[in-house]
Amino acid sequence: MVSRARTTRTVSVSGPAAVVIRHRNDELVIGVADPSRTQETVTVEYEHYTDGIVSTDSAVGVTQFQLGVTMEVAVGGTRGATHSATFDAPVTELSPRGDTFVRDGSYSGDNYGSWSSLVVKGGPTGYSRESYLAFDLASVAGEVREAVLDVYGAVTDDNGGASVDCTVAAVDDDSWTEDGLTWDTKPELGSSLGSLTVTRTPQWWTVDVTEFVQSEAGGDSVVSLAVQQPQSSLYTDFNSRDADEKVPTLRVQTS
Ligand SMILES: [Ca+2]
Repeated sequence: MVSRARTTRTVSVSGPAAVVIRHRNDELVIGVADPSRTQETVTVEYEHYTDGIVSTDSAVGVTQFQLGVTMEVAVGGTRGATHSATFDAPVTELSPRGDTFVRDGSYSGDNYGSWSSLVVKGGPTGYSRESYLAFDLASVAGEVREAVLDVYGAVTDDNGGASVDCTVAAVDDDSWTEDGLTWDTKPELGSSLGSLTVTRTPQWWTVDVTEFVQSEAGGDSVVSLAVQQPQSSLYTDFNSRDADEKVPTLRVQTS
């Protein structure tokens, strides 16, 4: 169902080659071609856990698939053709059980849970917005190998500015609700899990939250996250779960 380019993981290739990586349903497909037609063998390493090998083209030898993938592809004499291998990579995609943003200053008692946007903005009192998302892990079976948050959006600030860093923080308190949360009642933020450098081009933004999701999977099974701009200030608009499409997703890979 979902086929989305992934750029958060490290890919290394022994020589010039075209490498295409796709995650589709519960499978990971890696395709390799040597358009230069100058090499005999290309070795590809992809820092990604897989559960097993589904299939490989005859030119592909897989030497490792756990914890990361290593494959050797005999590209020599194949006229630049693409050779691929498919791996088992079970993924559960979760939509938020709730998400909203909050605003400070004279708006600090207001709730924006029904909005189709999750707004994030730093800045002086009255202009700051933070977004909160909660995901329920109850439907996730197996051991969590990797978890990434995907949010769709862009910087839409009227005052210009090309890009801004948004920080994703862990939130331990899951008692907040989408239609109740305000700036006045927002939970305390935990450690920073990563950041997104968001530009004006609407697209998916991905941040790895594996460690926190693993700890919550072994704990209360609810993952609350906050997105804020602690150092910057550009109005940034992500789709919320109330948007018509491209809603926030927590992608959890299990084994
Ligand atoms: Ca929790």
